[in-house]
Amino acid sequence: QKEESKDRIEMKRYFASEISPEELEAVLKRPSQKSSNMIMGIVNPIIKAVKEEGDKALLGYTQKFDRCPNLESTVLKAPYPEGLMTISPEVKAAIDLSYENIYKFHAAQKEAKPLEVETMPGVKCSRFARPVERVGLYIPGGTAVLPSTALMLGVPAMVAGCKTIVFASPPRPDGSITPEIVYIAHKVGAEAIVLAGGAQAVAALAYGTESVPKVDKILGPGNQFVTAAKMVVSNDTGATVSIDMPAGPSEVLVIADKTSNPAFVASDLLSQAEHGVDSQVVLIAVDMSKEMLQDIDDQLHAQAMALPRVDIVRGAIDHSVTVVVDSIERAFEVSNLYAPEHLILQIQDAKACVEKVQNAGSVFIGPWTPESVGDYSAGVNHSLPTYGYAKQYSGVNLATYVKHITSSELSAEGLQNLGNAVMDLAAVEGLDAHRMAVKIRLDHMKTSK
Ligand code: HSO
Ligand code: ZN
Repeated sequence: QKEESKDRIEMKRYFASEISPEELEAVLKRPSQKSSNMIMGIVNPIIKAVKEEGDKALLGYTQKFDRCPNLESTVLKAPYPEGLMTISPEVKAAIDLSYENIYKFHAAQKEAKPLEVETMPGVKCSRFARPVERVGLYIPGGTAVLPSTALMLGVPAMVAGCKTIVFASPPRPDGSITPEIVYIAHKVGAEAIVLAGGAQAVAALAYGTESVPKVDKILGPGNQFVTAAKMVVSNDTGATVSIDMPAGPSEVLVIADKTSNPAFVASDLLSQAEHGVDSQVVLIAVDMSKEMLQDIDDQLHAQAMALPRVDIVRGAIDHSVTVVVDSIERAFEVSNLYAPEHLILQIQDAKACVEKVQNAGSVFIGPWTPESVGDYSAGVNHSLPTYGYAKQYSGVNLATYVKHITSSELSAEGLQNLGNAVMDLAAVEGLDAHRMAVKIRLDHMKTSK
């Protein structure tokens, strides 16, 4: 009996009304990450070596860390041989359909035309978009290879018009790349696939090597080494490279009430839990009976036991929680405080409740919208802010691949209207050359009349 309960896969349960706000915050704390000093100690020398030695170091690390001693080249260049893209017709159709939806949703995010405002007569201000020219897209390997991430990062890059798209993904032990990833690289027009992962891949993209093109922005999820390397290179003025957002383990928060289906709720919690032992799932149960809470727990255990990745699920559920609250308002307070990467609303009038969402990466509304649809095929992006960063970051979207340039254009009349204000402010700042650049023109107008 005891043994059995120890083996049970079950989230801890708290009643918000019985704990203090501080305790609630502690309950919702993300699992802690390895100390950054330790990670930096590993990552920094790798970055330095790739920066200085290029391909040689990149290949060496890949042979070692990805356990493919026979790997000869670290880069696969387009056009990719058909033989490397052999996939079943069903999978090809699934990729094609997902591609279309992701394409449509991101193409709709394009700005129709430049923004133009005449702030006062003769003073025209404008803002227009240009794609980031060269992007490096990291597709993690690890316990699950995720071709869907190649779609989520590659399609918007293509839609935005990035000139150079480079994929990086760790090779399999035989030195090959998952054919689905090669097929997607082909579809989005990626000019090369770097067969490398970890900090070494990030460094190669940031600085370029003999065979890897240097990029201007690096995007994509990864483990703590990848994340740390992205931080390091984006802080190096010698690289002039930016990154998408800080990244942590994947997470979901489900808000459920009496009207939700316990089996659906459990299935959504598990689909996130199977990503990694460091994943976290949170259930906010609104005014729910003990019987229904038990029902969800039973479903979770039973469904989990049938999963091939049950051991990973067990690890994730170990630090996952159910918080029982007594109102929908309280549920959203807790959710906004947690700022989940994914927020699933399995509640009455789910759609109407979306206005209560202040912090979340992406919202899944109603009983027929499991997170899985957004992970793969609906059209929304699955590269989202984790670890509470949904408070200040957006997920990957078209704007991630675009920067804005502004322009101003004044007529003589415009400068006459604006000139005095500029000269007065320049005088306040004691910057006389600034003042003179206006005055010389106004004087010129007067004399040439
Ligand atoms: N839920 C993951 C994305 C993913 N799921 C990829 C399946 N494949 C993070 O948003
Ligand atoms: Zn997922």
